[in-house]
Amino acid sequence: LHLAPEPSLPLPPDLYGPRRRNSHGLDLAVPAVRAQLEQAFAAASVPAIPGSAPEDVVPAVDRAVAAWPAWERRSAEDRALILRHAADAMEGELPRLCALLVKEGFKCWGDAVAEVREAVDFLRFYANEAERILQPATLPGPTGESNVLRLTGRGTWACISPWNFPLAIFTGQVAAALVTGNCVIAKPAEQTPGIAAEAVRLLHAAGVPHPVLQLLHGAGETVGAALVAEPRIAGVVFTGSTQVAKIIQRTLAAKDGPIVPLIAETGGINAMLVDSTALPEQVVDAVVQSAFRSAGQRCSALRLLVVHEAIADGVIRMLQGAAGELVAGDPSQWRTDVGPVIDGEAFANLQRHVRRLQAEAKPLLPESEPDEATRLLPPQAFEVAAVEQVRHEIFGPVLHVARWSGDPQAVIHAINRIGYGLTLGIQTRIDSRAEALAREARIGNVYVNRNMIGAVVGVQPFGGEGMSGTGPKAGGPNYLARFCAEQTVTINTAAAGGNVALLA
Ligand code: UN1
Repeated sequence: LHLAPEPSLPLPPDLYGPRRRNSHGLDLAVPAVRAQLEQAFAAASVPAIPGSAPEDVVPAVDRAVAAWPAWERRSAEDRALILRHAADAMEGELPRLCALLVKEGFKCWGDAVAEVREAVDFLRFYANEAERILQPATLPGPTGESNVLRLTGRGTWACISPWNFPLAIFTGQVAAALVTGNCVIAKPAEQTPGIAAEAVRLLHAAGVPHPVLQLLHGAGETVGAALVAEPRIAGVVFTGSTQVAKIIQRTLAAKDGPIVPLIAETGGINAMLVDSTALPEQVVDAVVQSAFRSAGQRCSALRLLVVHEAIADGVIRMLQGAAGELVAGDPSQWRTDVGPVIDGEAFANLQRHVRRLQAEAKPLLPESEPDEATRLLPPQAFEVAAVEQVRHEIFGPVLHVARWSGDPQAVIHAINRIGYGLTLGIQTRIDSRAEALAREARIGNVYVNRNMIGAVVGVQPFGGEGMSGTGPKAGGPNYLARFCAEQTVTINTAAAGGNVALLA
């Protein structure tokens, strides 16, 4: 494999402005790389994985509870090393994992490579973070006392992950819980069990004991619900819809016993505000990436473009041209930009939404026949009268466009009032305006003059506000602490004659 070298200098500015640097990515333009991925694709088969039953939950939790004390007592360094081994193994199996992401998850090749990279990044980042935060801290206190704060595991976590990042989000959740000294019972999305099984295989091979990391497969309504309701589950981490996050929250609240933490990363109606000074080429490039890449099946994806009326006609014209060049098709083909949506239900929901928009809004792109058999929905864009008209999250390549004039702060307030708060794009050449608008937005990730997807682990901590989640941000410095219990030990050293050595 030819690994593209990490660039040592920032990319030179070009017509489209700065872009994300794809660190250590495979160079898909290299014929040998393509050949290797194609070979892996031909060899890969999606495993048939039997579903679990709700009755499998209790024995799984029994095993995890029994295994927990020994796992929790191992050092952070020990557990971090296991994550690093798993990262190396995942990197070593990159072509096979990419092939599986294309076959089972319907990802395009570029997205598949980026996703394996992200999973590897999560493993390495959380390994480093665990070593940092799990060191006991001595806190200054009154004379004659010694105070130590330490973080420990909490017990057994339920990790419930979505199909749209079946490797990266799955691995991120599981790695965070494991490295902080917790056992994990993972329930990945029904649509992508094979990829989750591969990740678990690699983690077990790297040294995670089998009872410490267990997998349950099946529907959220049955297996997921039974897992969350299990009395001994010490925490739940969930990525998916706002509605399901609230069902989980209610289930946890209704249980007797401890108050169980929920870490939820949910949906968004993500907007991009474009002012009259913005560079149209840069705007359109960012819109196409953010709204249509991954067939719009990212919670970070752009749903609502709010463009100043002074440049709106030009931006829309350019967008029509750029969207018209996108190729919707078989994700295993190199030229495909937009693959199918995940399943028939998703396709039917999108169809309903598009039909409503066809009746209520102005179509901006030529109508194209959606194909039920292939689940291909070519990019769609509709002009709506106002920000307020977009109320429901849709999960596909469908963009709403609204015009604005007057006070940009008022636009941000309207966006805040939608109630989600995941990602926001701002396009302007007035720096002070970008800062002021970002400051006003109740939004977790704000991207200025660039696309608004593809948060990089460790440098762009990802997660939302309001209906978009509970925080803390994945891939950020505050994430791991939420998987931990905190204990403060205060010892009256004067009373013991100053001879008590505190074992941290
Ligand atoms: C999701 O789509 O469920 O920044 C979240 C991004 C990704 C989004 C993942 N981290 O585009």
